[in-house]
Amino acid sequence: MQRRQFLKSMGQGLLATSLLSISGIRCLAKKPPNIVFIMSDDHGFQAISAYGGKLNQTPNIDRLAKEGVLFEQSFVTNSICAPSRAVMLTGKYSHLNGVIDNSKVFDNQQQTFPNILRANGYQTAIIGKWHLKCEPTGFDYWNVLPGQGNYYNPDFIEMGQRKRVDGYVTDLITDFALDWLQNKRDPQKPFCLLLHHKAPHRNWMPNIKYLHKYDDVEIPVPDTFFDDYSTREAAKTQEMEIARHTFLDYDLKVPDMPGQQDETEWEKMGSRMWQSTWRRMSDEQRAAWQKAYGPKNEAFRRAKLKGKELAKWKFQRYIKDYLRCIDSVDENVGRVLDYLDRSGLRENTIVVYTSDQGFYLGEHGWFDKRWIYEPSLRMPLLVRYPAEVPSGVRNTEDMVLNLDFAPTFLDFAGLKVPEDMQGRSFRPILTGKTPTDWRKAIYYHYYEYPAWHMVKRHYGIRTKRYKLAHFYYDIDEWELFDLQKDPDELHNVYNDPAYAEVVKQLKAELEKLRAQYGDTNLQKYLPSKPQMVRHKAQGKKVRYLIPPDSRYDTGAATLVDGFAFTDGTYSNINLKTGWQGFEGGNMELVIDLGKEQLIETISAQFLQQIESWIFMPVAVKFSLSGNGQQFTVIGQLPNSISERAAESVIHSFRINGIGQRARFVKIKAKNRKTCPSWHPGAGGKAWIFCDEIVVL
Ligand SMILES: [Ca+2]
Ligand SMILES: [Ca+2]
Repeated sequence: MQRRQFLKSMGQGLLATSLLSISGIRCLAKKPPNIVFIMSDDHGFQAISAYGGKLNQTPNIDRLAKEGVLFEQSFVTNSICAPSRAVMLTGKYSHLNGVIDNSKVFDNQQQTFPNILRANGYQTAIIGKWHLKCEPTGFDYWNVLPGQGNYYNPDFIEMGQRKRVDGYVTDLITDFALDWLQNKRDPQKPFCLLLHHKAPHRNWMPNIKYLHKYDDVEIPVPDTFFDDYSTREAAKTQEMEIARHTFLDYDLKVPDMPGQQDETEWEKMGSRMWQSTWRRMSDEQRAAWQKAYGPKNEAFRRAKLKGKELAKWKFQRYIKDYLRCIDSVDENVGRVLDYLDRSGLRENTIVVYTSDQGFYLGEHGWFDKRWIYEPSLRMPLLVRYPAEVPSGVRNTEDMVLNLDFAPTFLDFAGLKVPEDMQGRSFRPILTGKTPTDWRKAIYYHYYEYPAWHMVKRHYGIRTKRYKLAHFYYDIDEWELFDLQKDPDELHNVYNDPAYAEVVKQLKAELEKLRAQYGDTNLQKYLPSKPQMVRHKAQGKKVRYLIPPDSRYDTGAATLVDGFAFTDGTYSNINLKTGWQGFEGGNMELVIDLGKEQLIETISAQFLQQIESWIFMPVAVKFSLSGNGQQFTVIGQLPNSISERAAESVIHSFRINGIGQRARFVKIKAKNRKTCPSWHPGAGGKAWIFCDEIVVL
């Protein structure tokens, strides 16, 4: 039978459907495509040779460009790690999926594309970085790094079991992924594998085999490296400059000399982080590092560089380590592509390479991301799917978002995209048929402030030619860039009368997008202020049996002043205000209520902030006394908050229904004393932080 006759005989109704029109008969018998979604962390497009970057060569990632589609206009909606991941999984903007910044815990009961694929016959797995502070859901198999993970001999959590694995993280993640592809899945089912690398995230620790790469080259600093930030107010107060805000030891691998003292708290933190990283390495690994960095560090110390020369040296050290990490990523992308070729999976497998956002490789003097400016807004995106997608296409026109990934994967799997997903499938674009009503502008919103790197909150719009952004909260500044005339975004022309009409149009378009995505209430996501609580211990006398550390002692009165933080995000926690911190030991104190009173409820509120080595107490004990001498224990509560899952949280230890009269209340909080083995500060002194003991 001829193909045409066969189609006719199939019934006219089907003929008109898009299913048939895509690739004819083959489509009917075709198995749903497999998906290998490779994502690295902080990989800027400038460091991919297929994007035209001159910094390095990435032959394996470039294969995807030769054999598939490369997107030049691919963007992130909120340029920071956990939020970008949550957007990709849900197809919803940050304010709807709940992860507006890195401190938020992802609600793993919500709708995600892996969940939907799994419910529809796909086998799903995630291997590598997860970073959403809850256990992965929607996966038949998961083996993820805790938090940010480590480069050398990292811990992995495999289906809930935590163990340390010897080796280099980028190699290990690929080993586990190939093992799953080869040995752990059911070959009868289509699969979706999320292979998510830690690299090249800070602190940029290369594998041993690449430690000497780029030794003999000098990488040119970007033209904007010595930017003075004129015309851009928010940029003047950031803390993400390579010259001023990298740690010499942790980031740049120049450890303190024996006997050398750190001067600031900031330097001490860098040293602690560096030492815990160094401790994880084996003797052999440390020897290789010593051989690579030792002589160069010696030369650096002898040179006693200052000013611009020092900044340039820091840039070289930073960018070379960053590129060395990418060499491992590229090599391991090659291993996956080779495996797909060898195993016959190549034809029917969609391979995606992307990064959770872009990154600054010295532009404006910076490392890190966060801004709506191009280097952090743009994400690399390459897609290969031989069965349906043409090869060697460079898409320079169509604006796609990380918001679109979930709908696109579902579309390729032949599934309906849920109405509440805000992204749109770019499958038609991949096959060369861009819908006429495809978006001409993208919407962006960044929230994490005040926090690391001090990039102010902002939202904005980018069209093909222009970018308009509004910085808000403790500032009220607008910025407009004409990308055609000013691709480096150095000249904010918001107040230039020549652009008045452009501003007016863009503002109207921006408001339309904010309404479309349901993101018009800025107040709702601002850091919360301390809440006022009225209670019986308010303003009463507190006597410490064990005093706090002098660095985090804002006075005992703060514990009973009636003000308490209720939202445990680091954007609203200034450790210097309102908290009492105890390092390595317990907290023990007595509150004198002045006279005997009936007590029904006592609660003591503590902070957990894993990144700052602050943990919940192991247990809190409450006692009462009439005379302040003999105390009767009324209860002891164990900690119920996960150390592994909750990186930043406030929790109250509370006893209700007491019904006793007493004048004195004693609280004892037991510190875990040292940081646990999986923590970057393993073995170092753990903190407990308390604020507001409420007596009702
Ligand atoms: Ca990232
Ligand atoms: Ca207080």
